[in-house]
Amino acid sequence: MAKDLSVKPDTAKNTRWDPGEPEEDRGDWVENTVDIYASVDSPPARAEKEHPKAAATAVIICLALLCLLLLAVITSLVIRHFTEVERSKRLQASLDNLTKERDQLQTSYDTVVQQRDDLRKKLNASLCHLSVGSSWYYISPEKRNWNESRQDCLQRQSDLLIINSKEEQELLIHLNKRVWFGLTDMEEEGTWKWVDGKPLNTTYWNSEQPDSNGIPPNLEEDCVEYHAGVWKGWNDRSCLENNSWICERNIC
Ligand SMILES: [Ca+2]
Ligand SMILES: [Ca+2]
Ligand SMILES: [Ca+2]
Repeated sequence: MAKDLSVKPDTAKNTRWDPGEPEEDRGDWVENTVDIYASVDSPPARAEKEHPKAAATAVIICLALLCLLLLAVITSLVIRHFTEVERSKRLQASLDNLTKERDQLQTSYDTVVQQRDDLRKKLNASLCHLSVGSSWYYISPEKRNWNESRQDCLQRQSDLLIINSKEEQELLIHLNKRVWFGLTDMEEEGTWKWVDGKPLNTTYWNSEQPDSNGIPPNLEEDCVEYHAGVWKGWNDRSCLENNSWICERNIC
């Protein structure tokens, strides 16, 4: 049970309160336990009275700092948001421009393709009205024998050239190249036929040709070439010799 220090001690009970005196010198003093309570007027009590104010100030400062930190975070997030929005707008604008350019290029491409097709049609139409222009020609960059040359032409949906106009003979002169064309007497010596089976009428043989006088061992000369250079005419030659060749395909 606690007692108030303000109550005077009962001397009859020899109550002692001297913490500085050794325990062995206490004499006949009677031990008495006293609980001490801080008075509201004591110095420690005043210090405790001031603590709530300091604590409140510290709490306010902490809250202010937290508010500032929160405000900084929110401001940073807002700035970042608007930056991302602006970036998104710029990207969308770039995408729109690229899409527009793509559409313009597609339109230009379609126009060019249409113009190309129109020109091709006009070219084919104009060629069909020319006796020499009614055919498509292919001149090989490589050399093969006559039969192999004809096979290549057949694979191109054409055949070796049939010279049935003066213009086609002039084409060979202008070409100025030794080439096989579609004339042969391999079925019957001396009977020349075009590859379409038609007989030979107009000829442009070189002088002393055809002579069927090949280089051994290919003495037989049953195929015909255009001989460029000073000859500028036809020459019968062994079908086994390698030559360039010219294909013809009727496009009308
Ligand atoms: Ca022809
Ligand atoms: Ca012959
Ligand atoms: Ca010859």
